[in-house]
Amino acid sequence: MSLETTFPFLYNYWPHVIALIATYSSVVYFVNTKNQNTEKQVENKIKKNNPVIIKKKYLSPDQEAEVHDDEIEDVDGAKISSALPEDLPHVPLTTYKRYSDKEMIERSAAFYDDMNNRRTVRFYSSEPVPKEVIENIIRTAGTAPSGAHTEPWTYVVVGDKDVKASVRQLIEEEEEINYNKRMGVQWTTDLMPLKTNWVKEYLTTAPYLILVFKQAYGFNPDGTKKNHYYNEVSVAIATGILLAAIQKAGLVTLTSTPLNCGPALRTLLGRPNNEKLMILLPVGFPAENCSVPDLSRKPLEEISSWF
Ligand code: IYR
Repeated sequence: MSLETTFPFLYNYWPHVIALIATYSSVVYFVNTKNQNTEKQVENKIKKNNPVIIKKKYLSPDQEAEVHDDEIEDVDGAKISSALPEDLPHVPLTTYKRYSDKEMIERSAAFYDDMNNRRTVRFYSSEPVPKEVIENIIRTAGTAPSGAHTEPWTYVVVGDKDVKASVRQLIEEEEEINYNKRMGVQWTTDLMPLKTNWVKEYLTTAPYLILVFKQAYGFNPDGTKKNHYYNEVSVAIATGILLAAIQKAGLVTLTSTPLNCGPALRTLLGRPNNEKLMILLPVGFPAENCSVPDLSRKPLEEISSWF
């Protein structure tokens, strides 16, 4: 049995059949590619003319923790436009100052020396501090970088003695429960060498308290919610700069984190719901005869790894 007797048509016309199949495949391939391109072009055109409908897929880690499902839905189908002006100009970098290697070494060593003298202080003098110094250190914290330049921070300054007393009462009531019930034996044992407890005299003796709030989200001029990407890490960076500014000004502080007091302090200070207390810093001069725990810092070799 041969191809000639079984499929005489195929035997006689096989070159034509192959040519036909090849032509058909090419036409199908060409038409599909063209349709795909047209679809993409249409999609791009729609996006360009009508900046709508881009489903929110990715959130920064702290947004994941903050944002609730109903808030995610709010964004779907909403008109998308950038929070900063779309035609934001880019200008030459004129503020950069180049130093010689020698100057850089001297400057970095001097800054290290100053920062290495920083100590967390729990005992304050009530001596007043010029308001302008506090304004300057907050301005300095406000220079911190932030996700998409959203500047997600509010610094609430308390200098009024009655408000300081209310803050202290609120925190001490809560901290007593923290130390006795919530924190657990390991935590309170770890803190024993630092001699901390729920009595927070510094809250009324320090001339100023700065309460740092993060804004979990903000608002656009039209009242719609504005994403604050990486708001927590942005505020942490700003707080580091705030600490450096306090040190540079010749004042002292304490990075206190009043556990479970955030909502009550927010209400007391009339802050909105989108704000969350991150840290409370008493700011002032150290009390006379102020003591600090005799701590040392890890050396460079222990805190760095070089390749
Ligand atoms: N927030 C409490 C407890 C506390 C926690 C840590 I971690 C410290 O390093 C120090 C204190 C307080 O302010 O007393």
